[in-house]
Amino acid sequence: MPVDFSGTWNLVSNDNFEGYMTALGIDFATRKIAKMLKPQKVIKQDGDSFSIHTTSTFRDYMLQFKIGEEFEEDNKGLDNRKCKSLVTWDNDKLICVQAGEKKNRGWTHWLEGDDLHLELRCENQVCKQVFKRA
Ligand code: VLZ
Repeated sequence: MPVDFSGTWNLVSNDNFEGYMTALGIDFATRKIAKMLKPQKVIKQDGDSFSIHTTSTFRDYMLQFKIGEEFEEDNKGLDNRKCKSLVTWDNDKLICVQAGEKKNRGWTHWLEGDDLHLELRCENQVCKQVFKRA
């Protein structure tokens, strides 16, 4: 029985989002706005099917996937690059590999106590985010 990420989560810490966005080629003005945001995640987990809706006052991003099924991700409103994404379980961690133009691109979600953790990776940059239940 895998862990359940379902719920509504509010960002409480965001380490090196600036570096991550710079690695993605997000322009200066957008980065200045985006790094001030406190996004919320609404995660729905139903067996192998997930939706992760990241919302903020500036932009929203919606992702839907099934474990083990590669899909085209368009990253619309982020860097707008397309990639081939694949999410798998590594024990209780959810690992996404985003294969495309950017090396080493992907993310990992896991739970630690009552907190939702997210590591965002692109090239040599790692952003670490922590969320608490709303
Ligand atoms: O999250 O890949 O939970 O997609 C930030 C929106 C969304 C704010 C970041 C606007 C998405 C930023 C991070 C403008 C540049 C991400 C995945 C894991 C699901």
